Amino acid sequence: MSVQTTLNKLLASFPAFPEKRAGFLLLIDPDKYDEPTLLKLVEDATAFGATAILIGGSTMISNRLDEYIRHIKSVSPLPVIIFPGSVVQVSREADAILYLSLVSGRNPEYLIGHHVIAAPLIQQLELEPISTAYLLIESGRKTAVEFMSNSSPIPRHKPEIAAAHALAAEYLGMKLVYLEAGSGADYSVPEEMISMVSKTISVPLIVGGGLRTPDEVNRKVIAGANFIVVGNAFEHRHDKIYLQEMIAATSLSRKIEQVSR
Ligand code: 1GP
Repeated sequence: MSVQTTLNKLLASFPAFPEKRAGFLLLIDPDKYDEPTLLKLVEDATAFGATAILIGGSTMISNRLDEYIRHIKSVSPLPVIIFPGSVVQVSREADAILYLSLVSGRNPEYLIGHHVIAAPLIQQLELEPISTAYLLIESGRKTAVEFMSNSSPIPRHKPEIAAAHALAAEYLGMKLVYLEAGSGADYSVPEEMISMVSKTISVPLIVGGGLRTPDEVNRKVIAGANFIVVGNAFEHRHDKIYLQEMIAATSLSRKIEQVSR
């Protein structure tokens, strides 16, 4: 019997992949928005074809996660998935949580330690954990993830190292691989690396960090990204057309000419 989990829902967008359309994951850090702006962004992203909402942040001082998720769900049918910056970012209101293991690092706390602390709570809240290999990729300046996790990123010009990490994670049973340049990164994950990793693994590949233009999003999809994550760019630019173009850029055929202006 197949269970309709959030992971299955994400994977259900795969039929689009043979035509090379990646999923679009809108990342929201509730600390960065006032609530009306946040809800408008979610509504617009839903209308423009986003796949799911990721919610979280590397610090996230707001303790209103439950409330935010309830409000997001009141304006959008999309799955809400926690993208935790720490073990306190859990909520029974979410559909799932990315159960991230920072496999690019060698800090045991981020490989297994925090997971042991969070697991009983996740079970108690009946939150679906989606086992995800999280690979931090060098992106110019030191990122918040790098600093907070006290781990080194994979050098950006070493795609074969990223591919070996991703394959090891798949062999360990992880369901998704996430190549992360870091929020607001100067340089996004290089296409050469995305291409090599996507050809090496058979689980879906998520790419995020520092994506600011539709062209850039489109290049990552062409290179092999199955899901694109964008957060920071929308914190700096509240523009409906821009949001629509960023989401449309996940399609290889890029129907941007159809975007109404
Ligand atoms: C960060 O990959 C995500 O964890 C998204 O990055 O905020 O730079 O879009 P941005």
